[in-house]
This record gives sequence, structure tokens and C-alpha cells, in this order.
Amino acid sequence: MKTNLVRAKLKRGEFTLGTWLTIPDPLTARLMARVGFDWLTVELEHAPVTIEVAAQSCALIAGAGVVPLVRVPWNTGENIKRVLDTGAWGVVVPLVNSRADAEAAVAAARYAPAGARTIGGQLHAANFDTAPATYYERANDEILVVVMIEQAPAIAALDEILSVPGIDVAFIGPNDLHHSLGYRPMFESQEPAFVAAVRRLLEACKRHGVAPGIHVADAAAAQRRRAGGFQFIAVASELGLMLGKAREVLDLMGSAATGEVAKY
Ligand code: 3PY
Ligand code: MG
Repeated sequence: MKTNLVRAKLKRGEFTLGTWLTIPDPLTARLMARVGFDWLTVELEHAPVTIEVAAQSCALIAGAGVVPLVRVPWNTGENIKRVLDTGAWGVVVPLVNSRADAEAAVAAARYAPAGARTIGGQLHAANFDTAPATYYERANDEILVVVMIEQAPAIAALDEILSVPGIDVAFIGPNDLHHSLGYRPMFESQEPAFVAAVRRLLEACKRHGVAPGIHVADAAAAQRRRAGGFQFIAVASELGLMLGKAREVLDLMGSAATGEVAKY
């Protein structure tokens, strides 16, 4: 069975970089898997991506030697089971605000005795290049569980959330977090409540042996956050990177449209 190198690196305290895949087309996944990211997250929360596209994308990403993750639309057993059974090597779970939310995410993602995931599916074992029996035996050691910390109640409950066994990464969604703290949605700011929340997450991750993660807008921000101790960094999305490059070209040619086209 293949090893989830992203999980292994994070456990060793190392850094990993990825991006979001929001375009509902496995061909994009195939090409994005060739540029050098450690992991790619297929986005089912806010993008029009279907479970079929996610399954095909995960197969192509894993086949290229990159770690396929899926962000589920909501923290439910149904969502988490379906994306893991169709071959994701890990889940990104939005809006984990309490210990109960964290326990539910882990229960759905891990087989007994660590959780309550049920048995079934064909593609999970194929994407790990192994037989189903081996997958069932070893999946708990390979599946990455990323919980999103992106609302004020999650910051207040960091110790209760991160002490739940089976969580690998605590990942800040800065747009929702700003929104929840009463600011406009954005990736970065010096707003005191946001800065304090980021610091509290980094400290809590250290206390509980969980890797800290955050979504950033660009490479400069990724470098800054890496230097600040973040290990699991998502930079924009494939769509954001594409639009950013297009704008750069048009800026140079003096004909860029004004205004933001997409946040990420
Ligand atoms: C947010 O910024 O709210 C996110 O969910 C980013 O992934
Ligand atoms: Mg969010």
C-alpha cells in the first residue's frame, strides 16, 4: 500500500504545499498534479464539482504521485464516507466549531476502534495501489483528517477540538474567520482579533501535536506563513492562479479589467 507522504511529512514536523481544485474537470486535476504540489484538494464545499468529478480527479492525482484530498460540503458522515470511498486520501472538514464536531469528523473518517467508518467501496484501495483487505487494515494510518477552524466559537474551543484523537491538521479558513469576527472576508489582515486567533491556533497546535494550516492568497503570503510555523498551506486555487496570471499579462499590456474577478 502506498504511503501518504503528506501525513508522514506533517508528523515529522515538515512543511507541505497545496492548492484547491474548483474547476469541475478531471483534466485540470491531471495537469495540476504535474506542477509539483504535495497535495491537491478537490473542492466540494463552494464549487460546482460533483462526486463523479471528485472520484476521477482523485484517481488522476494519486496516479501522478500527489496526495488527493477532498473538502466536503458539510461535516456529515455521508459526505466523508463517500469521498473516502471514492478514493480521497484525506478530508478537509469545514466549520468544526466544537469537540462534538471534531469527534463526528474523526468518527466518519476512521475505521473502528479509532472511529465508526463503515466498510465498502472499490476506488479507495485502487488509489493506494493495494487490495481492499490491506486498505481496511491500514487506512487509519494513512488517511489525513483536516479540520477547519474558521469561526469564532472554534477559536474559543481550540483545546477541546484539538485534543480529539485522530486529527492531523487544524486549518484556518481566513475568509470565514474574518467574517465571523465581524470583518469583511479576506485572507490577511492586522485586525487584532484575527491576529490573536491565528496566534492562539499556532499555540494550541503545539500543545496537542497537531499540524497548523492556513489558506493564503499568494506565494509571498505562503512564505510568510511558513516562516511563522504553518506546515499545511493552501495557496489560492487553480482558478485563482489562472486569473492572477491572466491579470498580470493584461496589466503589463495596459488593458486589465478593473475589480476582483474571484476571491480564490
Ligand atoms: C475560508 O477562507 O473561509 C476558507 O474556507 C478557505 O479554504
Ligand atoms: Mg470557509
